[in-house]
Amino acid sequence: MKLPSFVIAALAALILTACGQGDILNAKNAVVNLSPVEGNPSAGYMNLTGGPVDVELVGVTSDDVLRMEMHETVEENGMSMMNKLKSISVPSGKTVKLQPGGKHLMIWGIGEGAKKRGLLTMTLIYSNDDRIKIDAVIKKMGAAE
Ligand SMILES: [Cu+2]
Repeated sequence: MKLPSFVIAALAALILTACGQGDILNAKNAVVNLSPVEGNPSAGYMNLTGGPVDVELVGVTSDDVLRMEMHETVEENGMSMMNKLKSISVPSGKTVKLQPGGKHLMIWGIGEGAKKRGLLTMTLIYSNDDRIKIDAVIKKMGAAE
């Protein structure tokens, strides 16, 4: 059986649409666990979803903080320690989790305005020059999920 060409074109469009689903460079479920100790850094977590091409997250900035760094918690000789990261790979179509015990954001000096709003606006900067602005929900440590 030979399909008419317009049917084939429609099928191809459907397949292309299906492949594209989910491949959107973004970040989901962003939270900041506010440190209960004044002066101590807070930790930021999120799910980084990959777009149509492999990229790296090369920086995160916010107008409402003094300083923000990308970190990774690693075990060395039975000791848990943190390394500063220059970038985080975000492969196409994959989800990279920033989570406790792994990669995370370390945040110093969150402004009172952001704390009151309960949201920290931050900009994710990628190696392909994409910039994505997100709002992370600020949670007080010990608060229920
Ligand atoms: Cu850290």
